[in-house]
Amino acid sequence: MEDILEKLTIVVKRGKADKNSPYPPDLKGQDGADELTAEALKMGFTPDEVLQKALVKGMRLIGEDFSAGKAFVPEMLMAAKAMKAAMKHIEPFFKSGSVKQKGAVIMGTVQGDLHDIGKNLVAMMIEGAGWKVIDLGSDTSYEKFEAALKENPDAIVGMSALLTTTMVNMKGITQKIKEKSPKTIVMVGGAPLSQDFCDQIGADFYSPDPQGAIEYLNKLVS
Ligand code: B1M
Repeated sequence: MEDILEKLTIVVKRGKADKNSPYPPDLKGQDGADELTAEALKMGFTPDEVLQKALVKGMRLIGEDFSAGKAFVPEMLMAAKAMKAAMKHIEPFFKSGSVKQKGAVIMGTVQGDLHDIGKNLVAMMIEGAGWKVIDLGSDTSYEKFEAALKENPDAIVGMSALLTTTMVNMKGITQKIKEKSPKTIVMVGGAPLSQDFCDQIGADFYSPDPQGAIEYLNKLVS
């Protein structure tokens, strides 16, 4: 049974999106992340198991190879492509939460940062938990957050960063948001962040994972 999760970890790490994908050449004709995710769900693994035990693990492994100089940006891009092919099967489960919306969350990966997989995951889980999500995508400037806040003045802002070089951009954006609308709640997350960093930049909440973000949001309306 667990075999399929191991296979899925490998195809994500190797960047094999689907059966028709010619990359990587040695896996030509074999099932990719698309087919294996569908199969794992059909076999009864929960979306969370598939996510944590296979997909996120595959991304972690390619990251480790990159750190060790054994993989490069093109390989990381292919892994991201495979992850996206898998996520389309997972997304409906997370988005099928309660219908009545509890409030709005404006989400974006911070300026200069193109990593959007974690942010997308957090966004879809927040949406599934009953919140309206306004997703501004990656490389999000203060101006984009400001424009979205103008349209949704009561919204909470959620910012993500994956690079030590871009997480610092959260400080300026948070400060400007707080100057313009002091009541706006700013929530931050992403692999290189910490509670200390959150405190330093004057954000209201830090969560290392989507669950923590959801718990915090739900407490705000309970
Ligand atoms: Co890049 N990359 N990357 N990359 N990349 C990392 C982040 C890195 C750790 C790899 C490594 O060195 N081991 C490293 C950063 C080092 C550092 O700064 N500390 C790195 C680097 C260096 C770079 C480039 C600079 C490489 C280069 O060009 N030389 C470059 C930067 C480009 C840019 O952004 N300007 C770059 C580029 C890329 C790709 C474009 C090729 C691709 C991204 C594709 C995409 O996202 N569409 C990519 C990838 C795929 C990765 C790794 C391998 C995987 C990231 C990922 O998707 N993780 C990554 C290595 C790694 O993470 N181990 C790496 C899975 C995802 C589910 O986790 O995003 O952490 P994560 O999200 C989590 C939590 O953090 C949390 O919940 C999520 C779900 O559990 N969370 C929140 C996230 N946001 C949150 C917000 C919240 C709450 C929780 O509230 C608001």
